[in-house]
Amino acid sequence: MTAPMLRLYDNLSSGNGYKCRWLLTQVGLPFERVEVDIDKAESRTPEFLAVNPNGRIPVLRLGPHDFLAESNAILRWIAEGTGFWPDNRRDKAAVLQWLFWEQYSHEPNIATARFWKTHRFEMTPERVHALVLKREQGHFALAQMETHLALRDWLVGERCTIADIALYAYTHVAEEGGFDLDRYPAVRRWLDRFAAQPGHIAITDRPGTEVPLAEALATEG
Ligand SMILES: N[C@@H](CCC(=O)N[C@@H](CS)C(=O)NCC(=O)O)C(=O)O
Repeated sequence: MTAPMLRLYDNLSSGNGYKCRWLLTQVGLPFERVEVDIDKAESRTPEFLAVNPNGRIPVLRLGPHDFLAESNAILRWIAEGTGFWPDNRRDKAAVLQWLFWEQYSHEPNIATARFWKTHRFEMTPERVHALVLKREQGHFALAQMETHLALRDWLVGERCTIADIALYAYTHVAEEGGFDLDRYPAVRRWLDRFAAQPGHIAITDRPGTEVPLAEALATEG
């Protein structure tokens, strides 16, 4: 029996979605891509909440009624049996360390600052105050990457792993959120190294076969 076609619920502006489209493309897995307009709350409808009760993209549909959410869990699933997931115990743990760190210390600061700017959020006094803290904590995260990458080419081991993919997604667009990357030359070299890999796709590329949201959700039943 052939496996069902993978389907990625996604949004082009999302770095979390980009992680998944980047790796699916790299490993050559065919997939359908469903654009979800998060600005119009399309991820918050009852139909979408049946796909992901958390109301967020990305979600990878693995089969009928089988949905995997959380970008870094999706990366882990795709990477099984490939060189993007290391084969030794210590490096596996190091990759997980970066993935958890990305979600707790990097993405909430760097991605959110970019999201508020590029999605034209109203800058209420609360957001202005929060942005100051996000800038400070985002720079703290970038400085940790700078120290680490000054001594090595990749975050873990001798090649690109899902740790690099997870961190590349929002670091390479950090300037859209007001972070000056000139302060981090080793991070800049790592970004260039990442983008020079064969088969690299940009965050603006649209890989996969596009399926309209209404059509996709109608088949989820
Ligand atoms: N921890 C989640 C975060 C997912 C997330 O925040 N998704 C955003 C786009 S990047 C979203 O769907 N926002 C729409 C909403 O919250 O309604 C992951 O890594 O996948």
